[in-house]
Amino acid sequence: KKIVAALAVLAVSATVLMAPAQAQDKKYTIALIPGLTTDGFYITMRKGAQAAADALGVNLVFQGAPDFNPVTQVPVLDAVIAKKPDAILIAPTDKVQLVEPLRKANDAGIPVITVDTFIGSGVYQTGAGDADFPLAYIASDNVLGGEIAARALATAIGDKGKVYVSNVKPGISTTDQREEGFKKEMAKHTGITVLETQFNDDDANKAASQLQAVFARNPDLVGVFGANLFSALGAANGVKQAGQTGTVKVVAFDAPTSIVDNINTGLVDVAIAQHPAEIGYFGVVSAYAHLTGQSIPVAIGTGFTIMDKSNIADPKISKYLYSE
Ligand code: T6T
Repeated sequence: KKIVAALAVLAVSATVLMAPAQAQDKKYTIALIPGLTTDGFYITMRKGAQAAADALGVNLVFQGAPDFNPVTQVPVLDAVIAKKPDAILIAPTDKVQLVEPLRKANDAGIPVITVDTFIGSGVYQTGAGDADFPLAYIASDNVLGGEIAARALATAIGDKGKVYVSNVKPGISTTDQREEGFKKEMAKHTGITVLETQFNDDDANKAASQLQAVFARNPDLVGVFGANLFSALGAANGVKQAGQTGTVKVVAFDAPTSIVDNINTGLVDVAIAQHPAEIGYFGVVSAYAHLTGQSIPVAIGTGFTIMDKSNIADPKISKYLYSE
């Protein structure tokens, strides 16, 4: 009898011991919703996210809209919520317009982590405001990025003359903060005048025509800061089309592979590469940690690599160019 009882106890303990192991064996599905799908920045972020998903045995779903716009992103988010993933990683395309749509995910019990961009103030889990519910924010320090851009442009133009910011549209946390950092730093450079920002709706062709229009109004224009990939590519093309390569200096945020030629020909002075793969990797790791009962940091800051003619051929630098 005693042996039977002992065996029963063993069986019970074995079941209890097995339970957590089975929970860990659950295959989690994590959705990554980018700002838009056709952007090397998010394509590279997806690669980093996939690397972490493979390492952790997670199923990664990448679903997004073809343009950077809340009007097209919200239906994608709704469709993802309906499929009930275990967690959502998202780059919200507007600080305000994505708050209510994301609350639906949170109310449905789906943990939300924002990557690259944020909602509200970007300071989460404080109990303040109505947009603090995401668990974490994983991104570059975009104010710092704008300051770095301003310093690079100031050096390129000999600390004097007229410049402007080519930007996407107001309301995007990242590009708003880059402009803020840029202007904050430029305020210290008394010889530099920052002209009115030109908003291009993430359309490189529009950014190129705007460059030419600003140059037509200000023939003494000496520099432009392209605050994201399409703004920078467009502004650089505008400088080229205006025949001002090397005269109107370009500092670019982001690093698509085409930036290499632009740096080597002298069209772009400096490119500030973000580390989107790092953002994707730590996004998945954070979601997985949360899902498996670990606490996670409320904010993770990822790095930059500054590229120019002197270092772009170095593989330690060029490995940060974005994937196509
Ligand atoms: O600069 C990145 C990203 O950080 C920003 O939020 C939106 O634009 C990019 O995707 C580049 O196109």
